[in-house]
Amino acid sequence: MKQKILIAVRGPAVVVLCTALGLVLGSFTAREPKHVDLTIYARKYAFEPPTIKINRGDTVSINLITRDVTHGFYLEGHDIDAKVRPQHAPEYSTLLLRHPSKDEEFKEVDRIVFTANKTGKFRYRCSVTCGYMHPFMQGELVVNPNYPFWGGIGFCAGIALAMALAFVTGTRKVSPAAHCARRPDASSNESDNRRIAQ
Ligand SMILES: [Cu+2]
Repeated sequence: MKQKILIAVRGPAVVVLCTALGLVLGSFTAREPKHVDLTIYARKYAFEPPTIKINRGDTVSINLITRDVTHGFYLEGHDIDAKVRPQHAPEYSTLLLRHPSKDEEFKEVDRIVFTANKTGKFRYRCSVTCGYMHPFMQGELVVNPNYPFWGGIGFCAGIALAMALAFVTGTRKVSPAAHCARRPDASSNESDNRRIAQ
């Protein structure tokens, strides 16, 4: 009985132990939110880079530059709508920003700054009609959760070990070798019983 309880508890215990170990490791390796400095180039009809990957909690500072005409930069889920106008050289583009929820006018800024406090995928798209392919001028901001990496690895290792243990325990129970090995004992018990009966 005691052995059965020990076997039943062993699998979950391995998972918990490995996850805990992973989390302890993770607390040393989880990274602090950082300041991400980016330059995004807008041109007909694309943004460079087309995908930006950051971690939740990071503060992002975007320098938006146009390589040709006036473009917009609307970032979904972040209340950001910007416009970038060309000047005599791309690096001197004029950047204008407004927060649509505040119903405010565009104001000239140096950079678009925000903190990524939501995990997920957010599209950024051009919000100023710039040509016939304008609707396709889009990019994607990916905000990853900043959970400890090693916690997840520990959890997966725990599940794998628990499954391996369950498999080994299971095969041992139905192993034909074990079954055959037990047979002589059984027959000797039978003959013993017969001898006692005589
Ligand atoms: Cu456009």
